Amino acid sequence: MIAPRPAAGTRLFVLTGAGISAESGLGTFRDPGGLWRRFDPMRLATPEAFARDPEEVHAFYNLRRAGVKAAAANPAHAALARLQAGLAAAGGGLFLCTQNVDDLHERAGAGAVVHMHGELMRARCLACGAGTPWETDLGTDTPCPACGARGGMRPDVVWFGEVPLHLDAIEAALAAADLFVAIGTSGSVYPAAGFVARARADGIPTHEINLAPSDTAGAFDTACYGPASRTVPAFAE
Ligand code: BJW
Repeated sequence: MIAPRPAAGTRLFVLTGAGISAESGLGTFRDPGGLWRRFDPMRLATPEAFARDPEEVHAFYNLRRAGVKAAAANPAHAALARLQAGLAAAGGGLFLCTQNVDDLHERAGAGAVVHMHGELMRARCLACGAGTPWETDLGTDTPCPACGARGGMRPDVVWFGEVPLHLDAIEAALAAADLFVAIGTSGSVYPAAGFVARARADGIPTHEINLAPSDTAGAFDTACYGPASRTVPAFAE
């Protein structure tokens, strides 16, 4: 398999998942030892779970938020940020769509990061809907800074059964792309897992970068396997 090179002028669509942040010390979900191997997602990552036991859900996300704050971007995040700047300067572009709720792409210097599963460093008010940057713990008595309602704040992330964010912009960028690359995602959560099939149906070349073949590996034209801190800079530079 000959890996594609993102030539000047390429309109590149990149989908990232938890694997790109694994070497920053943030656990993935489904690898051995991953979050959903140790915790039941139906107890922690659904609107029903939050309605049933908001304290437990807040405790889980408060721990995760502290972990993200303590982490640092790795060479894979940095290489994508450089590639994004380089392609933009050369008349192309890199649409960076992440399923990750961490902010490591931004901290590495990437711009316009599309967080389709939301952001851990933001909170949303259940009373008035206002979203706001959030770096500290949330609790059931946390007041909403926008409207003053008590106990209505939730992590601004997308749980199972909720509709992912920015789908119109994602759809448009995917349709306009001339190369689709998925990095560090297991391809097990929809709708993101369906992007590769969509790209292929439109005749767009598809490339997988992962530690090991993902659930959707067979749908990619080309692939490169190894840790993201090595494989992403090799692809990008
Ligand atoms: C490395 C590495 C290294 C490791 N270097 N690589 C069709 C069929 C069946 C069910 C459904 C369906 N369509 C929808 C559903 C329901 C559901 C779903 O997909 N369920 C599946 C489990 C079957 N989907 C939803 O509910 C979604 N909503 C929805 O579909 O709404 C309907 C709708 C859609 C569109 C239009 C209109 C309506 C919402 C999904 C929300 C997912 N939320 C979570 C939690 C976010 C908050 C939080 O962080 O707690 O998002 S779940 C979790 O999974 C998180 C992730 O973003 C997501 C994906 O995980 P990811 O990133 O792929 O991580 P892993 O762990 O799975 O994989 C890591 C990969 O990294 C592995 O491949 C490793 O090899 C690799 N790796 N180290 C490179 N060093």
